[in-house]
Amino acid sequence: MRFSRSSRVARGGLWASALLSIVAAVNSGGALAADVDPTYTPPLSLNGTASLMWRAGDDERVIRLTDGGYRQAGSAWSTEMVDLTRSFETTFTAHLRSGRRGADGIAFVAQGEGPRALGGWGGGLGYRGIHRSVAVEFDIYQNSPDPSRNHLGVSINGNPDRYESAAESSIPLYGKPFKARIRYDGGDRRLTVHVRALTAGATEELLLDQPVDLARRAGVASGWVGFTGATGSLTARQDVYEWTVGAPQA
Ligand SMILES: [Ca+2]
Repeated sequence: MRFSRSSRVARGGLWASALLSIVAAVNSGGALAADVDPTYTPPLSLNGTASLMWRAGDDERVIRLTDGGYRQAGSAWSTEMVDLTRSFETTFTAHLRSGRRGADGIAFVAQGEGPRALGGWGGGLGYRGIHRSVAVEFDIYQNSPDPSRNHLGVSINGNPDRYESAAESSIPLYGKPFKARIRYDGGDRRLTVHVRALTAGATEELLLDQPVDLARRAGVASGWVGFTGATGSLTARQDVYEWTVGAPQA
């Protein structure tokens, strides 16, 4: 196993000033062998069906929010709190799949309820009921309020039945891994969400640009950030990896 130097920064809590790789590994070809730390544990609080896995054939840790069972809900929060009044950027790769049609999706969530927060399954995406929160959904199942079974949306108050804004995804969220980049501008109080397919030549696209005050909605100046995911009468394995949080990149 191999972890980047920035992974170790996580222990020091240099959250706002340095890029923090929570479950990211560096494809170093051995150059960072000195950084291998088999005892390293990502600073995560896992709830419900969420677990930490090894990515097959690779050195990376994976947050598995749901593992293919029905009516599951899982959450994974960084145990290091984030200043929600300041600008930050988070990036991750997600892979939601099963052998057939699946459900329900995942959300990146900033919340003020704590490291044990876990919401409802199914269309609740694991965040329904986490009231002091802002969720960015990656939703693969069309419930009645949903525009499609391949959309993104921003929801507040732990309510997945109402979107502040929603957008059809330009790439498949289900079946193939994709990258997401979410930036919060603490000055303008605005969230922007980009996605990109992993296929060669794919370009990043801006899908959501939503005014929202994270600290106000979370009810705290410093809160928890992480992921929730759920399944229902359809299921999927839903993984997040290469997760980083840090100061916005230029
Ligand atoms: Ca849905």
